Amino acid sequence: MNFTADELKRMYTTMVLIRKFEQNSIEIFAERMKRGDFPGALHSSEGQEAIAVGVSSQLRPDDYVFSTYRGHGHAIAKGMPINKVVAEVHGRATGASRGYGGSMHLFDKSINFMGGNGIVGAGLPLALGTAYAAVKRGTDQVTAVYFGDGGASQGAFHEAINMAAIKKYPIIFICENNQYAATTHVSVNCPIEDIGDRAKAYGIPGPVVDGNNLFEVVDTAGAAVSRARGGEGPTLIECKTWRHRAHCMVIPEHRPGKDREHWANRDPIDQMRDHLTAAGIADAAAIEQLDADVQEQLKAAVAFMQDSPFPDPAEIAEVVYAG
Ligand SMILES: Cc1ncc(C[n+]2csc(CCOP(=O)(O)OP(=O)(O)O)c2C)c(N)n1
Ligand SMILES: [Mg+2]
Repeated sequence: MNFTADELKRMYTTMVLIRKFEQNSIEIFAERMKRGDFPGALHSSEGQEAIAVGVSSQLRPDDYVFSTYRGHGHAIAKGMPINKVVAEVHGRATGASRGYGGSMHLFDKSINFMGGNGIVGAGLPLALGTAYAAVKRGTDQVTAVYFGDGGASQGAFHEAINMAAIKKYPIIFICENNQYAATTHVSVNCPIEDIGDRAKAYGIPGPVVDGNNLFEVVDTAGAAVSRARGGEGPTLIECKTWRHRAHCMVIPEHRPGKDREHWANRDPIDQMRDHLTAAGIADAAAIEQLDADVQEQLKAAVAFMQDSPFPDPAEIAEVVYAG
């Protein structure tokens, strides 16, 4: 892992942008809900930012990413412009999916971001498709697919990894184990400690990392990407992590307070801020400036969204049916 000071600062600001964007979106949604509006579901990835940013730092722009309904961070880290993200999440015509996808269906083919998905685990078999296409075309593009601890107990998880392992497809399977599937603790649906151990059944590596530590994610993802690009086959990476918020905006928090406190002390952004300071890359004033720049960027994106129209109902058939 060899990053310049500027690259490290950029990774930090991307994490902060994801966090601030999600906080801002929750405020806007809550405001609309108070007015009796139902703006749709919003699943925050606050607390999981190091995974999206660490994995993306190891991908090329033409590599593919399949995401989940908790995918704002995945999209931003892959390079989706913040204006397109904000506009999409708030249903505007200038959004990545012209305002028809919303929070759960960010999609941008121009950066090979192959979309979020409301169906748990659904990205796993889809990843086989782009991986197969890359092999057939003879490109060395890698496909990365994210899913949760709950998703790892779907049949699709086992089928997709089995097929990828047999065919040595260039895929990295990234399990964001935030320890809960909605309100169900991982111990209820997974009988072993580490989901990464399931890789053994398919003869592929299954490293388990601290998903709140950007550098652990970077190193592990880097090795998995090299292996995939080199034709050696897939890797299953389990990232232990924690979402700071309840499952989604409309589900109340139920997780024990002591667990929340434990993880609040291991926040990935705080850890990265400490790293930048300790390494002499940015002192407190410089960090403050970086944070303020992110706020400005977000403010401009929100203004762009507010000035953007909603989609025109007249085009509904055009976006639903492919002719
Ligand atoms: C196939 C399917 N089953 C159930 C659901 C309902 N559901 C939505 S999110 C979720 C929890 C999934 O948890 P996990 O995979 O750990 O991801 P996380 O939400 O923690 O990121 C469930 C059960 C669904 N959307 N799709
Ligand atoms: Mg989970």
